[in-house]
Amino acid sequence: MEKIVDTHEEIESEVIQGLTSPQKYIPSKYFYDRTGSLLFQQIMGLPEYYLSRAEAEIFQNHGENLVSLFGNAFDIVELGAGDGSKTGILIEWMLKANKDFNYIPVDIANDAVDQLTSQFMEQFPGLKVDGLTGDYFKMLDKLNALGNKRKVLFFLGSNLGNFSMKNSLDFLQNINAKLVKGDLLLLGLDLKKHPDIILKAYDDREGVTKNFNLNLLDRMNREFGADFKRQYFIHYPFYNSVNGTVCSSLVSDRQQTVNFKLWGNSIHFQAWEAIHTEISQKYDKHAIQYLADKSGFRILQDFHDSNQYFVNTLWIKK
Ligand code: AVJ
Repeated sequence: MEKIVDTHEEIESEVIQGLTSPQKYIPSKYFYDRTGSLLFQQIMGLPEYYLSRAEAEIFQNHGENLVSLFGNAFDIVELGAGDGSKTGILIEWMLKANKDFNYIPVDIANDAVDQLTSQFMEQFPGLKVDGLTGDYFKMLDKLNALGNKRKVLFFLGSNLGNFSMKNSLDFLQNINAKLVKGDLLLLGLDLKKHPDIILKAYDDREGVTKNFNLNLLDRMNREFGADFKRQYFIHYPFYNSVNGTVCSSLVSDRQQTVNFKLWGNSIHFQAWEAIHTEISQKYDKHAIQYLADKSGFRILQDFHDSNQYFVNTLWIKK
C-alpha cells in the first residue's frame, strides 16, 4: 500500500492560515485522525444520520442493476473509502456477476485504509485490494499509472458535499481530466429535504457529532501542542435552506488565546468568534445536472432510496 503523507510544513501552513484568517476555519480533512474516524463510524450508525442507511438501501435494492452498467472488466478506485461498509454491498454484487476488477480504496485516514484492506481480503477471498493513503488531490495523479482497463471511480457518502459548489466543480473537472472517454464516476449525493431532518443529522441527541467536531480541537492539542479548552467552545451547526448548505462551526464562548507550542503561534479569539469546520452540501436535480454538464460528464442513470433522501448518480466521461 502506498502512502503520500502531508509534510509538517504543509500541515502547519494549512492550519495556521485557517486560524489566522479573518473568518477562522480548519479544513475538514483534519477530522479524520484515529479518534475522528471512529467517531464518524459511530455517526453512521446514529438514528438521525440517515445518509449511510439511504445509500446502503440503494445498493441493496439497485446494486445488481447498477453494477451491470460497469461492463465486464474495470478497476474500481474509491475516493474517501472510509470503512467501506456500503461499498462491500456493491462488491458482493460485482462478484456475483463475475466481474473482472481490482479494488483500490483511497483515504486520508491511514488506519481506515489498512483496516478496510485486511477486512475486504478476508471477507472476499480472491478480491484484489490495493489501497492508497493521502489527500484526494495528490492521489488523482496516481490514476494514470493504473493501466488501461476502464476506470470506475467511486465517490460515495456525499463526500463531495465537503467542497463548496465552486471547489466541487474544480474537483470534478480535475477528475474528468484524469479519465478517458467511457470511464465512469459513481457519486453518492445527499438531497435537499425537510430542513429539520437535515439539521438533526448534524446535531444528534447523543452528541456524537458534537464530539466529532470538538475532536478537531483535541487533535490540535495532541498533535501540534495546542492548548484548546474544549469546554470553551460550542458545537453549532445550521442548515441554510436557501443554498442547501449545512455549515458546522465551533463558537468560542469567551475571549481567549490559544497557543500552539509546536509552532509558537498564538491565536486570539474574541467572544463569540467562530471556527468554521465543515460544509455539507445538499443537492437537487438541477445542481447535479449542472455539475455533470460543466465537468465533462453525461448522467447515465440515477438510483434513489425509497424516501428519495439520497441519490447515487452514475456518470460517464464524454
Ligand atoms: C463524510 C463528509 C459525508 O458531511 O455528512 C458527518 C461528515 N460531519 N457529520 C457529512 C460529517 C458531521 C460527512 N461526510
